[in-house]
Amino acid sequence: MNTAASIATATRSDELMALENQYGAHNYHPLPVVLSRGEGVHLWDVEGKHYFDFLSAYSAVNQGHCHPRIIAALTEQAQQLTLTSRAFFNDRLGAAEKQLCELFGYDKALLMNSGAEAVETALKLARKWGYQEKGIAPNAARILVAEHNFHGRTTGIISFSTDGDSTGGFGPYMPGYQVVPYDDLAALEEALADPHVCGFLVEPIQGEAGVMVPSEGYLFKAQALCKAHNVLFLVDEIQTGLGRTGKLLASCYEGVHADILILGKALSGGVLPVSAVLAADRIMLTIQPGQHGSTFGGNPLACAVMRAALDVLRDEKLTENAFRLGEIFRERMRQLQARRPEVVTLVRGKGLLNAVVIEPATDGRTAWDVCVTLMEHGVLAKPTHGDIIRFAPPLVITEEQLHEACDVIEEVIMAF
Ligand code: IF1
Repeated sequence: MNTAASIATATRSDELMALENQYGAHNYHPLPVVLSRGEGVHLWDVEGKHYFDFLSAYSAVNQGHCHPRIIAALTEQAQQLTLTSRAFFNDRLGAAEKQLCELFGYDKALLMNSGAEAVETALKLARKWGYQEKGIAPNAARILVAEHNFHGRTTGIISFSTDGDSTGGFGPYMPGYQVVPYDDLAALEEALADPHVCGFLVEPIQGEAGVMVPSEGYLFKAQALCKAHNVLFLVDEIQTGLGRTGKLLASCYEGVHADILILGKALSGGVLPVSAVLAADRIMLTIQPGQHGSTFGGNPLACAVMRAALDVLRDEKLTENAFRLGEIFRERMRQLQARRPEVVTLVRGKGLLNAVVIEPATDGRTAWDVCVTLMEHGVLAKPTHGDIIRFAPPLVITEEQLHEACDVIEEVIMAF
């Protein structure tokens, strides 16, 4: 619509969206909302309209937007020392590594920045261990990954993606990976028979695939199979970790303890990139000085922010809150499914990582249209793979706020 009226009412949001469209890469298709302020579960756009955040920057904002304790840690450290590189020691890294190792039960931590960098680090560690400890012939190590995986966007990681959008047009691809069906122990056991396999990389719940929750016992038995075949069990908890699924790690539901644990996103409190790889000495020490690194990895500012982010998670009992409110959310969504089974075909998730599958309407409207209407009614969520809406609010959400947002979701879906 380009009438004089619409031009006359062109908003600051329109101008800012046009600016991004003109000068920014088109590697995303954002919902048409321009956010300018966040606090806890609340977001406001440039016109001052309020929204409940039900994406949490893909689970990187578990502690809520601009958490005062995390921002205080950021601003205090930012006036003291932000970056030295690891050519030298700094007074923040050791304590941060200790906190990570004690909280998750490992000997050593290696801090990186983005999730993809942590995944790449874990893959390199698994290979190094495979050559040095398992005795695999040079350059012959193989790593198993799950179908429908998402572990990041580097050329190495997309080499084992099964998603056309992630991989198309970016070849040639890194060899040394084998895809096995997710949640299929027989297929995993068969693939583990190859003596060149040094690791199995898996998400405890597949986020991007649409919050795919594997069968009860899958992770536990997968870990046992890896152990039986002297293969490292690498668990990517970048999206599912840090309280998101109602446990400290999604792995905790099955008492699984990864050989290599990969963390990211909410490790940062949603403030700046922080990721980490945790492992026992027998694995971590296969990488010696000069064999891996990163300019910003383990910088004092990131360490201060990460420590505050972990303290907030613990002190505000966000994991327990996610567990309790997740049950309430899924119950509300199941009630909605019962009222509109032709629209809501599935509800699944754990804690506050949930997905609702929306059947496209006969007139072609899809989950995207539901999300646009949700946005107009003050709830922000985004669809994945066309028909799945992921609902993942910050873990600081209250029961009252959850019901208020569910009332909106219900109203929008009942009218869909
Ligand atoms: C995008 C979703 C995608 C992740 C897991 C590693 C990474 C991610 C399990 C890499 C990142 C983000 C990336 C972002 C959208 C979002 C995402 F699943 F969370 F929705 F893409 F699948 N492992 N997930 O989920 O971490 O390098 O991004 O810090 O790329 O579109 P990163």
